[in-house]
Amino acid sequence: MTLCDADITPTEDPRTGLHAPTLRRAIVDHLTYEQGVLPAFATTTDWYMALAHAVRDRLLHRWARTVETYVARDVKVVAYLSAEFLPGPHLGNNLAQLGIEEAARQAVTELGLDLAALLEQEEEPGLGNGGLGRLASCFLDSLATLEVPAIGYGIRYEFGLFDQEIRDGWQVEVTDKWLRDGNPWEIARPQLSCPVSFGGRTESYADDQKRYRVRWVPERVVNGIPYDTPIAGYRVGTCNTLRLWRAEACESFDFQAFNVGDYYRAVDEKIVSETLTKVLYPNDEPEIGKRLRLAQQYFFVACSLRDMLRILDLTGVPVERFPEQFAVQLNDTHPSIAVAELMRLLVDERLLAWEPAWEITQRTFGYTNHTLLPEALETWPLSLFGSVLPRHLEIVREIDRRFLEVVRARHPGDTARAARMSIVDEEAGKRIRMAHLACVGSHAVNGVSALHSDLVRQSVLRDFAELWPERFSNKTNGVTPRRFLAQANPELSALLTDHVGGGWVTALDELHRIEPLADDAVFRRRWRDVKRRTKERLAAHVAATTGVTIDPEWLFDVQVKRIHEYKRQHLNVLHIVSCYRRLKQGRGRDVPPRAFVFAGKAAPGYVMAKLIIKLINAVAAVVNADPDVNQHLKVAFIPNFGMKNAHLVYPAADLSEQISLAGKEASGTGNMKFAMNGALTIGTLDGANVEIRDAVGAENFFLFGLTADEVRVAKARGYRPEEVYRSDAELQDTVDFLTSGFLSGGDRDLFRPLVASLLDRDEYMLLADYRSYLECQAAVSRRYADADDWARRSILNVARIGKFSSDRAIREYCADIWETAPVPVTPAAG
Ligand code: F58
Repeated sequence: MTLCDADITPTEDPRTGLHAPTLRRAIVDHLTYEQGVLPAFATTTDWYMALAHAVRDRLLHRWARTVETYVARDVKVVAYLSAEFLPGPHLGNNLAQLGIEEAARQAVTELGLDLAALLEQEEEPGLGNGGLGRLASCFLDSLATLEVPAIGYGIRYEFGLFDQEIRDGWQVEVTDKWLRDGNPWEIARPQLSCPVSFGGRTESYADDQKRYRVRWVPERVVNGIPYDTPIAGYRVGTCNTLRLWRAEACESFDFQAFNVGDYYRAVDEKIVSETLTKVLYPNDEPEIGKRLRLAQQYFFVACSLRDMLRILDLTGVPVERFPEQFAVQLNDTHPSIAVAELMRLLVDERLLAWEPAWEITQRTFGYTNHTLLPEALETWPLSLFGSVLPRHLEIVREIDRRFLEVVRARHPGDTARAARMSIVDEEAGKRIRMAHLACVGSHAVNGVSALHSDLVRQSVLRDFAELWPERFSNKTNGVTPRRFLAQANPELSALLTDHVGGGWVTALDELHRIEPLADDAVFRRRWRDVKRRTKERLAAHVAATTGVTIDPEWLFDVQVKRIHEYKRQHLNVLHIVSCYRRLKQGRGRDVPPRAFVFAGKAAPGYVMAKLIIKLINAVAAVVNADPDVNQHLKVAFIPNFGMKNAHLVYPAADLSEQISLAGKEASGTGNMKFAMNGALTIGTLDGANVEIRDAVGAENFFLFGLTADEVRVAKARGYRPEEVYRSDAELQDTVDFLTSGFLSGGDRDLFRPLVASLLDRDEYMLLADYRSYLECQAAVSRRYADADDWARRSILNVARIGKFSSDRAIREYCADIWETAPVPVTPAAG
């Protein structure tokens, strides 16, 4: 490897140039002068870091232009507040957004390296649990691509979501040390740190105009340090910011004055302060009443609002114009303490009167609800809330008092309604209902699919929708086609681009132009060849990570998502066990062979979900080892589902399992990622499945199960699962098999809790949907037997998936909620 100046494209700046020779020079420069490593001794990680830094320079070049443009044009900025972001690996994404994959490949090849190996080095930031965090990242991608000024605000967890290992079929959690080798994508900005107060008490005083005022005398102050990650739009000048906050002890805080104690106590304080952003809570439902979680939420919200006010002050805009400068979106209730915090900042610190402050607050916020599960709606015990945030408790009470006046004026004498709507739940041991706070403090409230938004209006927030119907709307989720199609599935992307040009990457509706090709036999052949290669890649990954060999000729039947009873991975298992039993009885040998692939993490404390993982692996062990069946059936559980292996999974699926009980999944986004890659869906009428089915055509979607209405009626009538069990011999045989000991080395008790939950209560109505699911799976098998016809339907799924781009979703948010418009950034020369 040699390098001489003649190799550099003469007109290119070494920090910004996009051609291979310039990139090559930049990589070596970073390696040598920033990392202090000689090329001869560099490890693959060193080279990855050097390439990442070279790419980051190019991003920062755009980022600087973007900031300049926003400041000069006095724009309105979307502030997306989310406790979770799941950006996935940055390197591949950034190369694609900048359009320099080929230049980078050439540069590293000339250095004797392999780009794929460097991409593999990146630790993915697992700063979220699942769909909600990934949605936030898809939205940031679309905002930047659509050239909308935006900033994502969140938490820089030192440990992201745990890594999952499977030992003896059980999930084992391993800490995610994603920052171990450093993070080349972020820039710390200690000069922009924000102090955040906690605990203590409040005091009233009269200001110089003798007005009643309150000040907060905190017990503890923590510093928030922002870490910025550039978020580049696709092939545009815009590069927005993801700003994540890390907690640091506040050195200047006067411990003596607050009688906190001695030096050692101060060191303890430091540890306590810095614990705040140590770890992401790994639950897909809120953990009831965890003080640290409330502190995390307040911490990042307080930092973010202070940051917005700082920007406002910097540009000399008066605080009254806050809602014209920032549209702040609350991604679920996790950041909803922002309503009280903005009021505190305006009333206590900026000395505004309550009414104008309240108007500013309501105009500023929008709230997105992501769940209907009653157990997932966040509430905080009043006492805990008051001890962490004493001033906010007073403010919330005042918001509630004024709000209830409105309710009582509208519905005189309806005390039950006022009690239902109150932000403070006076029963249940007194708790603050965060969804109510978010709803009262926002001008817009939305659900994430048409069905979910209807159910929000009819159930969880019904009284609010009656009071303020104009505030409620639907914004069906979407996913970014850049990551989930262009990057995850380069071969399918190339095929699409061959036929309709590359415009679909930013205008996914363009794919409708491949629809006529569904009837073209040559195109279908090519389509099937691409699918075959993606399946080979997944099969190699499955073999490497699980030891299970699956045949790419088989139907790949895939369910990947968090493990949760409502998502019903165990319904999928009941189907597999029924197939297994049939095969053992000499039936079902004429159906196309299938590989069942699962992946997903269970919350560490969710015993039943962990037992479902064990069950999947137990069934896999029996099925895969049995020569009577393993020519027809295989089962694999891919460990540690995350963004990296997701890139392999979605493109390779033939069948996408979206089988939650109707009314439980708010939207789902995996359903969109699969369909976008040509999988056909087997699903219930739940979440966005309803709209996907409408879009791709009922004949290209395998529908089964009760509807949300039927679920409601069945439950109201008194659903008795054991009756269903007794009336269906095959179901009985299948369920009994789980406790036969055959799956568990003779242990008949291992899966008994699961079986008992099905027979006693069956909250998620697996038994009710079992027969319909099996019949639908039989229809799937019949269809798959005609591979060419399957390809035709697969093509139609992709051709009609345009609506599910996050670009469409973001356009709707911009038009209906944020009132923001694109602000193009002209690329600087160089
Ligand atoms: C998910 N929620 C919904 N929550 O379940 C899914 O239907 C939807 O498509 C997606 O949001 C995006 O709208 C979800 O992922 C969480 O992970 C929370 C993490 C923090 C604790 C509470 C759950």
